[in-house]
Amino acid sequence: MFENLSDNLSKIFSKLKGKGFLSEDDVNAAMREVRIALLEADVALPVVKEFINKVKERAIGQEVIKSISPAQMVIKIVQDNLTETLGSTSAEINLNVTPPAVIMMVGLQGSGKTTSAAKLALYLRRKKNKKVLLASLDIYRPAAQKQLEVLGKQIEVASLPIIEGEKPEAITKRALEAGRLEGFDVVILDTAGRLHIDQELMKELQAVRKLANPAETLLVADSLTGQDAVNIASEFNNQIGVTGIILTRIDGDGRGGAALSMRQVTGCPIKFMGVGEKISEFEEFHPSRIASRILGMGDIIALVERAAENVDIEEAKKIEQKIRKGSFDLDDLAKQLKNMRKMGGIGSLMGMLPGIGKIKKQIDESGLANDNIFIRQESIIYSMTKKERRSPDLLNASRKRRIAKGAGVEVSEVNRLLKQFKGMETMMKKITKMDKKSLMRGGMKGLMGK
Ligand SMILES: Nc1nc2c(ncn2[C@@H]2O[C@H](COP(=O)(O)OP(=O)(O)OP(=O)(O)O)[C@@H](O)[C@H]2O)c(=O)[nH]1
Ligand SMILES: [Mg+2]
Repeated sequence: MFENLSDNLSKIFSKLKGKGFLSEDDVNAAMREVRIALLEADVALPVVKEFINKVKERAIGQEVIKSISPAQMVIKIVQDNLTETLGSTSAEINLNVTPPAVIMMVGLQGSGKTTSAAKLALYLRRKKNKKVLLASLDIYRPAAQKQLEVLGKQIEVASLPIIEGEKPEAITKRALEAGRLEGFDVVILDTAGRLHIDQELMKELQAVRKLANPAETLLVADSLTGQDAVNIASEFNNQIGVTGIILTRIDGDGRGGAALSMRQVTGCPIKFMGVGEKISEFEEFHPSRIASRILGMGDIIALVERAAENVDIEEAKKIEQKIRKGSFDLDDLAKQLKNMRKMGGIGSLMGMLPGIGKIKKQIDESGLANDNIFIRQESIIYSMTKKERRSPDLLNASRKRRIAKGAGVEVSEVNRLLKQFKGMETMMKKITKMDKKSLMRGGMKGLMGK
């Protein structure tokens, strides 16, 4: 997939890699080559222009993070822009309607509609646990309806019984009715293709669309046809409205022009891709994963991201020194609490860990994942005077009452925070001998009070 583009880009970047410093000329020269590589990959010219401009703008004058080279920074910027060009975020299939959700497949002859209808049905059955009905409206090509029925049998998905001589609109009505009566979650309508876009085909599709009111109208486009695929998608979108694109034959596409131009030219997100003839060879389209596959530089991207995180590590070092000197006070604790919230709080951090689903309920009940706790603790600290924050020992009963009132909490909560802080102090005295890693772990636990 996209091998040619991938090769060309990695050649360009390997030239940059040795350099410790990149001048504006270096960046410009590299971008000229990237531009050629994109044009060779058959990416639409306006898309190439915008891409190059954005990368230049971001690369020149960009502050380079310590510990990575400027070249690595440029690669990261190119990767980010590739992702953006491909669509930024992954677009999920929309089934958010009263069932059955209708999905209408449209596209030119031979683009892969029927195969993709079956692939999508299998995906929905396996991954989304949906009960799917397949129905073919292709009454023009001999045996087209039979083709879908056979595929349905292979993947154990129901298909609408074929009635000879029935017109597309009548088939649509029957499919919707069967969908409702037999409790299907999804009805996939496979339509007929033509060699070219013609008014007769568009009229028929418009009529079916009006009748079926689909949750998704998916255009199936052959990525091997490059810019033609993009133009066809625009045309379909203008005439009948497309909610998403399935790009087929990505497995044979060394260039990637269709994939890279599709989103920007048509405004429609690519939702899935066909990566082979087998029914299982079908994947969700994730722009960031595709971008890193194209660049084939996952290691560098990870490095840059880690370096960016290190900025926070420097902050952590300062705190560590304060701890060693025994001057860590409530102000520092408030800073730490804010950092935790900035990182998305404990709840979202935990969400990233595999296998957390099972114990999620316990975590919720324990209140650990509740970011409100951080906010409340912060506001307690900020209700103290500067002097009190530096020397919490000053806090007698009347001061505590004042602080609780200021923060809108009970005095017991103020006490709990102080107890935690005391616990941290004791612990900090112990851990000054330990290594940094256990310091971080101990610090977290200290904040949680246990
Ligand atoms: N390699 C590869 N082949 C594919 C892919 N998707 C579809 N095909 C093949 O493309 C050919 C045409 O696919 P169909 O699904 O029949 O295309 P269609 O759009 O329904 O065609 P019409 O109904 O005639 O308009 C078949 O031989 C498929 O196996 C893909 O992602 N990769
Ligand atoms: Mg077909």
